[in-house]
Amino acid sequence: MKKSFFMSLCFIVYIFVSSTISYAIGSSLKIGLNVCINDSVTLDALKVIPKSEEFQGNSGEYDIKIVDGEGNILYDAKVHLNFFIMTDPPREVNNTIFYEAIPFYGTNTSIRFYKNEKLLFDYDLKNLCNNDNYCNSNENYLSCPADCPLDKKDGLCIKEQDSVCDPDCPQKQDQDCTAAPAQVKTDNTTRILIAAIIAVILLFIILFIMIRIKTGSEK
Ligand SMILES: [Ca+2]
Ligand SMILES: [Ca+2]
Repeated sequence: MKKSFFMSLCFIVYIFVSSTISYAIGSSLKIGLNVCINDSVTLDALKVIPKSEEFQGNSGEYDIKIVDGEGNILYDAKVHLNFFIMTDPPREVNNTIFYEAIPFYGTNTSIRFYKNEKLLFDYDLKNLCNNDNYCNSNENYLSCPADCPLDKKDGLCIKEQDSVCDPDCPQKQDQDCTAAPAQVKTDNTTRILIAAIIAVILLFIILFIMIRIKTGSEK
């Protein structure tokens, strides 16, 4: 009885701590590939964006895949491209753009683009973040939080109530930007530290209660 009570309390503490620390924002990858009729493929656009509807193609001679470091395929969608523009009569063009949102599984993965199983393009997503303390090129908070912390401009408005005013948010969209100036801004490290301190205090309270119950029952 006492053991299950203790286990339940520990579980509540665990849930509290994990929900405080992990408030991860779901994300997708917006990719633009310039595909030429002669099978050359170049990167046109690449950005991690907040989770949005992702491309789920199931027919076509092209394939877009995401593979992890061990070569496991995490995502595979068929792509149909046409090299015509709809004039009257339709006119053939040399290149076309594949521009879609696909899943983002982190920077330890690669994007591969195939035509009839022949690899045309391979991009290592480690290149999304170069950790040089500058928020530049394709980096933003979702792809490179070290270079693009929430309080730096990165072209992405994250309006979570996280005590950080995101300078990319239009006026009044991020309530943290209208908070009293005396309010102390906390970064992720501070938040994790606070959660850990609260967890330790809660554990001490639980242990204290357990010892009191044990002492009471022994009397
Ligand atoms: Ca950088
Ligand atoms: Ca931002």
